Amino acid sequence: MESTLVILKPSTIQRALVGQVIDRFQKKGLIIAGIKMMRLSEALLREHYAHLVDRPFFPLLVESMSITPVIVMSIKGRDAVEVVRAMTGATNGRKALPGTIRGDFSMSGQENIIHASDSLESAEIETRRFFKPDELFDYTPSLMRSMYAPDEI
Ligand code: IDP
Ligand code: MG
Repeated sequence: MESTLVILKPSTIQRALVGQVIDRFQKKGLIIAGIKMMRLSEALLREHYAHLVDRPFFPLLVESMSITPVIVMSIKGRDAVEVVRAMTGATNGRKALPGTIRGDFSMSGQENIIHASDSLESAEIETRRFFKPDELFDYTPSLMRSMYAPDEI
């Protein structure tokens, strides 16, 4: 099964929305394969947001992402990358559709609650960036059979 990388950003920690965001993933039927709190260094952020380092807002993004620790999660499920991106919504919280995480919890292009990998390739690279192999867990929740048909697992 596929897994994707999610980061609960500092705004989520500051605004005490951690539980509500994780609750959405669990209610959807996604499986938490890894979860931990960490501080993101500027070096790690330059790597993670390499596609944005030349943008004028990059210093503000680094400041915003390091103001508190973040929570990183590896989330597993069938088509997890696509499902989690759809649940996340558009980058700018003001444009994200109601019902998405950003659409429901964010009014900002920068302070937009979570990061979610945008492709299977990014998910694999980003999972390796944030987790050591022994921090990821392979287990089957007992409700699996109620969440998927046998030929979907
Ligand atoms: P994504 O998070 O939806 O994948 P990216 O373009 O990869 O969007 O941007 C990464 C992060 O950089 C965004 O989630 C947001 O926090 C920040 N960001 C992107 N574009 C802007 C902008 O125009 N102004 C301020 N922050 C931005
Ligand atoms: Mg992105």
